[in-house]
Amino acid sequence: MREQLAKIRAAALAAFEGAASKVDLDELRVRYLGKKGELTAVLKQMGKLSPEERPAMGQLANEVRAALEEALDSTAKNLEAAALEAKLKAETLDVTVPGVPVPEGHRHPMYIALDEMKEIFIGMGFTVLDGPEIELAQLNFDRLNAEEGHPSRDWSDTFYFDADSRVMLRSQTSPMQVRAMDSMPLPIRIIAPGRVYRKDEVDATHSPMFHQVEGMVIDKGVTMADLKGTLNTVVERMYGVGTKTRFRPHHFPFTEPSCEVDVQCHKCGGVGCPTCKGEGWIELLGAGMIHPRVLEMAGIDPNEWSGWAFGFGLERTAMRRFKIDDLRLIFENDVRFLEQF
Ligand code: 2NM
Repeated sequence: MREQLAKIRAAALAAFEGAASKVDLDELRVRYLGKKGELTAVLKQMGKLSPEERPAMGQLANEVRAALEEALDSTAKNLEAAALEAKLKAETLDVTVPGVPVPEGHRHPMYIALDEMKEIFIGMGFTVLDGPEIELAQLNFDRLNAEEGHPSRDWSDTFYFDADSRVMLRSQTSPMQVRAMDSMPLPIRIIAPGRVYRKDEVDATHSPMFHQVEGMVIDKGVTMADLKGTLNTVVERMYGVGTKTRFRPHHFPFTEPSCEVDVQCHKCGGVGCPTCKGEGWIELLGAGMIHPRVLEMAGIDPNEWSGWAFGFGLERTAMRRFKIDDLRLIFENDVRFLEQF
């Protein structure tokens, strides 16, 4: 039995040393120290020994067990340390290796133009408003002095949701001006950028959805001179100091008097070329003094208050700013186009 114990001890210690992983080591623990293990099997034979031999053999068996347990523990610790070492080595980060470039996007050219425009107006004390694209015809038309029968209310021009022509996709952002008149304290200085919808076929200058930036000022003693001064300043900030404008009489139902504002052609400087169709001028925006009826419908006394309003087409503004010649490029989202800005 003494020999048997010595053999187990030697074999087990050698086996532990050769273990490559903690899983291997667990198997060996079971094999030597488990309930059906080799050492246990020897201990079960103790009963066959004479009472004189038993204490010495018992002590030896305990020594072997203790030696094996200690060897198991220290081998386990070594394996753990080795595994950690290997893991750290495998996960080493070489900070000198060049990184993988992450392509960075940027704002769409139209939103670059919009953000510039917002900055200009915010700097002049305007507040930027946002509002619903699904509107009541009441706010989009009636409250803007475009009564029943006005051509822009026709089904061939406007996207309605209902047979009674009461709910629609807004055809301008001016319903936001009406909401502002209804809810904000006077005086008011606002701009309302956003999407608008009209039944137009797509071509180089038209799209059934486009963006407008409309704006409005209502205060005491506001005149057409304020309109001209403010819009000229905005145009010079957008297109450069010295950029010339031209104010032409026009008609809108919500303003009286009304005008259209042209900017001198950037290509030919006003002489006339294909870009401006020989005119020397390019149409930029519509504007005018808010019609007294529009103020009255909002409960604002036109004898006490006056105001002016305007509307830009944002795509057109961006096209001039970035020299883009086809509206469709703005919406196609071709990265080869967008990357250029
Ligand atoms: C334009 C041109 C002229 C306009 C008028 C108003 C309101 F609500 F104050 F009456 N909002 N926007 C206006 C005036 C819009 O767009 C070409």
